Amino acid sequence: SRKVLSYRERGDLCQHPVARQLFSIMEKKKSNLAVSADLCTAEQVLQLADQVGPHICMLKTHADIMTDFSTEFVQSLTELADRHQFIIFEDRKFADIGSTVQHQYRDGLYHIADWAHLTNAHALPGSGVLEGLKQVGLDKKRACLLIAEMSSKGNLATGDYTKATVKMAEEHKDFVVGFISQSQLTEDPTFIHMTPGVQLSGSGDGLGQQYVSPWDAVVTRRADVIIVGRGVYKDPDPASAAQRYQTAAFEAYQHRLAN
Ligand code: 5BU
Repeated sequence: SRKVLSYRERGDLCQHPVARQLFSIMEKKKSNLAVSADLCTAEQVLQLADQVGPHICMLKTHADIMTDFSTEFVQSLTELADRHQFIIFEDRKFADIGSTVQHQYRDGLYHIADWAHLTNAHALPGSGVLEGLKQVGLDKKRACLLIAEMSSKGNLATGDYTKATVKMAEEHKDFVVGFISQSQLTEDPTFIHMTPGVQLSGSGDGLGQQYVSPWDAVVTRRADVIIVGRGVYKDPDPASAAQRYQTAAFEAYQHRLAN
């Protein structure tokens, strides 16, 4: 099999500034861990971001679960991202026609395009979803991931749907820098694969979530980045938990490099 490229080598091959920055942070901080800050107040999200900041390459948000989202929150989060060096990824999962997602991305209460370096979209609506998002995001040098596979039980993002999603990404490389997936979907080293549904202890959550270990995600399924929510923020000591996941995922990456 072909030599596995390092994050640094892959960053050098990327055109998109967000992809280049992410790979560079991953290499520098020795972290392929993204923490999902699924908390409902600004104070909680900011506290978690500050605690786990040294251990992550990326913080994932769900802005629309917060009760007190504000421009002050965005400013504080951006300062933390600059200080700790992580990418901000709003997990918005756009899934409508181009004209609607354009507004959802640029306007409304959240102005996502103004602060999220990275967001994501379902391929379901067809390429119009990307055409719409691009008209807002390209000028701001934002990037997008396509959801090619999901972690939840019984999800429909499989087989031909997943294949068509990869093709859509290949046709929009100026904006799409990778995938949310459960496995490696392409050999193209400039596409980043990110895998949610990762935990060290549990196998599920009773609501359809299915977990794999960091080792399985990175070594068996060839994820580049693992995304961990409750495994970190439900822990009584989120900083130590983040460090555990960081070490587990980075050792798995180093194993792949060496083998
Ligand atoms: P958890 O607490 O580690 O289970 O959180 C996982 C996060 O990843 C959560 O924010 C989900 O919305 C997100 N997610 C997911 O779990 N599975 C998927 O397939 C996708 C997103 Br896409």
